[in-house]
Amino acid sequence: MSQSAPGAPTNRESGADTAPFDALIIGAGFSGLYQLHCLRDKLGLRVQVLEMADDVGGTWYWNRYPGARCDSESHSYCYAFSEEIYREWSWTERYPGPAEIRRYLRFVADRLDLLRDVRFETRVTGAEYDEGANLWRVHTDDGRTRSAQFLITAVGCLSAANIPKIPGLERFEGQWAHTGQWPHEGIDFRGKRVGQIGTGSTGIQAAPVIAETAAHLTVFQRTANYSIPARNGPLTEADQQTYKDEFGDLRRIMHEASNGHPFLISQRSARETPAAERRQVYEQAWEKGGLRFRATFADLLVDEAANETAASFIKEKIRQIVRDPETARKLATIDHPFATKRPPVDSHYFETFNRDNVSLVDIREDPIEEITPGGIRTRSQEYPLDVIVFATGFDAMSGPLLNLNLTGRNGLRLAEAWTAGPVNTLGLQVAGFPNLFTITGPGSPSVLCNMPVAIEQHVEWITDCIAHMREQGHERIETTPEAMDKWVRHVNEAANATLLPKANSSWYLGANVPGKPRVFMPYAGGMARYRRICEQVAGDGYTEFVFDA
Ligand code: N01
Repeated sequence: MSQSAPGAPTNRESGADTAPFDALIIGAGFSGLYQLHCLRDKLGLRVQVLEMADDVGGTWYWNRYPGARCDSESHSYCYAFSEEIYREWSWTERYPGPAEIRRYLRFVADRLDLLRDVRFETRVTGAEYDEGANLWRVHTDDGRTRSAQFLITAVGCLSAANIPKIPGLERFEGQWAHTGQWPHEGIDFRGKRVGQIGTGSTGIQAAPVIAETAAHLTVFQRTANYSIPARNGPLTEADQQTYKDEFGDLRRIMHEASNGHPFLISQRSARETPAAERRQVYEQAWEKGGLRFRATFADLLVDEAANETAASFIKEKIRQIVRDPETARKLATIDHPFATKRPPVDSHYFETFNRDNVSLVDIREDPIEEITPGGIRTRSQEYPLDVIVFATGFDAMSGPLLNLNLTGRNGLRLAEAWTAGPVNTLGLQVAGFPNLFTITGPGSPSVLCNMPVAIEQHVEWITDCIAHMREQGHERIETTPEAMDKWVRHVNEAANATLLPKANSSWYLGANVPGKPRVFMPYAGGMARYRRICEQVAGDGYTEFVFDA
């Protein structure tokens, strides 16, 4: 995974890295780059970003699997803090792929001259808070230690790969890869028998592309999933110009919307709309494609009967598309309400099962028992394979933070503080960990929102908070156990007011990782409401936090 991309930046250590920084930032994706810009260029702080990869990109550096594409539309999957920068970049497709997103982030990084303060190929192995010095000591895999007053994690929510411990993997004689750690040189599927485990957003994107060249693709499905056609396509110059001209309105809508997307959620109730009219709405949304399908009615995520109208519409579509009735049955036997797991969008996923070289194995009916040297053996038979693709998702939200080995005040390890699941205030701070900020941490709207919108709000809040501290002469900020209890209660109430906790196997709940505490992690109260709460906390003098305790 450390292979160099052509033209990748090669910033390395310099002597100046040894003096304490004002802030160290971990990660050079959307969050880390914008946080660097805000702290360095707006507040004039001495800042450095530490990034394990050899280039910018974050999640888009690693996720290069076949068919990878963002589900947010490109004109909204970008920074909106600068209209000038927004206007300078033109997206080529309705949904951007990883290579285009990486090019975009490089463009922003160059435009703002960010790379001189990013250290690539530098993985953080641990960090501890030194109370006497009020500094974070941050260790990296090159054996060095840097110090900073503030430590800001910008490590993303979906960056710790979940590779299931299926017995026998180490004996497999073919090639295998996890989609989130995809080899940069790619995998040549031509003439190969491929097994794919996982049918989440990733698997649903990957299968149709793998099937185009593989000799045979066997998809191992544990939980059947809803999916809406993406309807991707090129953007014309006129489209690009329209988005630029509408920048102000788009940004306003993204800020006002509960999900951060540039479209309004209908105020109508699915339950109260006559069936024929409702069907027409769903048909139109199906044709239009993408995450907008979720916005067709206001009550889809709060009312089971309303949700069932969308769920049965999609199941009917699956049965219409998939010709083999038994395969259609397996694909349409879905055990959770629509959108209670993150709903994928696809390009010809269900159609892929009409190909002669694709088959589906329902591993609830016929569980995987082991991986053999030659393939995958389920209870009933062995499937000979040359390649296994793990589209098995991530140890989401808390995983990337726990992997950093953070130790706060009095030797408190984050892993101990979160034994029963992640607790924090606003998703941003953990008691016992002064001057540590976690961008899009558990308890934030993040993954339930269009990510760049969530990220910009977090970064700007953190920047304002640090600016406030500088103005007031504060050296240290820390939340309290009481504030965390209050926030965690509110996060639970917000989730329980929706149907979201009804999906038993959801990564929102940590249920995809064996042994992980079951806690609904993202804040489901909506981005707009979250923004108001954060503004109020700051406006009232950072209630929920204590300075210089
Ligand atoms: O991961 P997932 P993902 N044996 O956890 C199965 C974002 N994303 O990488 O449902 C067998 O959703 C698991 O089964 P089950 C997006 O937010 C964004 O697909 O747990 N199967 C499931 O089918 C998304 O939600 C884009 O029963 C096992 C699959 O693997 C998030 O990333 C594009 C298993 C994992 O699905 C994660 O998506 C792609 C086991 N032991 C992804 N363990 C964008 O466009 C797991 N599975 C931005």
